[in-house]
Amino acid sequence: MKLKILKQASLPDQLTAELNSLYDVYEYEALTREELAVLAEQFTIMITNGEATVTRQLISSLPSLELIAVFGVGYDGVDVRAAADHRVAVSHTPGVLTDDVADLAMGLMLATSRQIVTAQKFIEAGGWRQGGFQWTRKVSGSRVGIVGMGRIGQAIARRCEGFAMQIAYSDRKAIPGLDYPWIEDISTLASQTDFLVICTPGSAENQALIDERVLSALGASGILINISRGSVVDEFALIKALEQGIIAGAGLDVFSQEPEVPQALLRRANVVVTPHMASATWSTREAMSRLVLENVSGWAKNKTLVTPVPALEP
Ligand code: 8YV
Repeated sequence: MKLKILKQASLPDQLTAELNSLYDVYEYEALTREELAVLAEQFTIMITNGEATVTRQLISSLPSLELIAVFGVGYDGVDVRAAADHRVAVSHTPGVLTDDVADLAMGLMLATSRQIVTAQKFIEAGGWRQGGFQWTRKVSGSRVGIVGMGRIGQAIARRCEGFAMQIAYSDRKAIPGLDYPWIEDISTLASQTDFLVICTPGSAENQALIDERVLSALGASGILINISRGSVVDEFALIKALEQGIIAGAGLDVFSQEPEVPQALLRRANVVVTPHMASATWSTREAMSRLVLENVSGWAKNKTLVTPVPALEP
């Protein structure tokens, strides 16, 4: 008999098709409460994505659950404490998306400071015939502050080196072997940078980490880039900072209430927005899919995972 899997959030079609060919896959959204109650005991594996929420309530309603496999590196939507309490393992897809996310961060830095989107609109509106486009901010040689120096933060730093940027970072601790200056306090880091790039994971602890104070420190010539999670930035404070010229601009791939993006962040010359697409390239989404399949099949065969999430701190 095929293993029953609960698919709790949307996944790429190709991955869904492969899962369907190997397992008995049930769409959470399509199940009625009664159907879920009947099947609950039979699900040992649940698959979700990086944007979905997996609550303690859901975890405890599935008594046989052993694994939550996340399609994404970020697993802030999963109540990992509840998973640990129920002895449920969690896997994610780190590594394979690092380059894409770092690439998009660079794209947002360039697009925001060089106003590429606004420049295109300028041509489309016929503005060029009346004269050239306004001058913009130089990227090469500027200062970047990276908040969260994990795999993605370090990949961004390497790219910034190619732009001859001065790099500093903030993290809970200085990372051994990294030569960039570590500045513990994020406001201090922000006050010394032209670009503040947010790469730290979403979590309760990081909720609104980038607040009014940090944005004020970033200052009127500073640009905020966020490719992490919307929850890490206080979006109200960000809007205020943009409206009042407290910061110079923002490049954002993530938002607090996706897929909703506050109107105040749209149609602004100094803000570039993308729809949480940092890892959404063909090859990376395929690699993420493969990793999910490997984790699921490893677990199904002998309870092993290729990429478990890091163990919880006690
Ligand atoms: C995806 C992500 O958008 O990896 C993450 O943490 O946010 C993204 O790669 C998401 O997981 C796909 O649903």
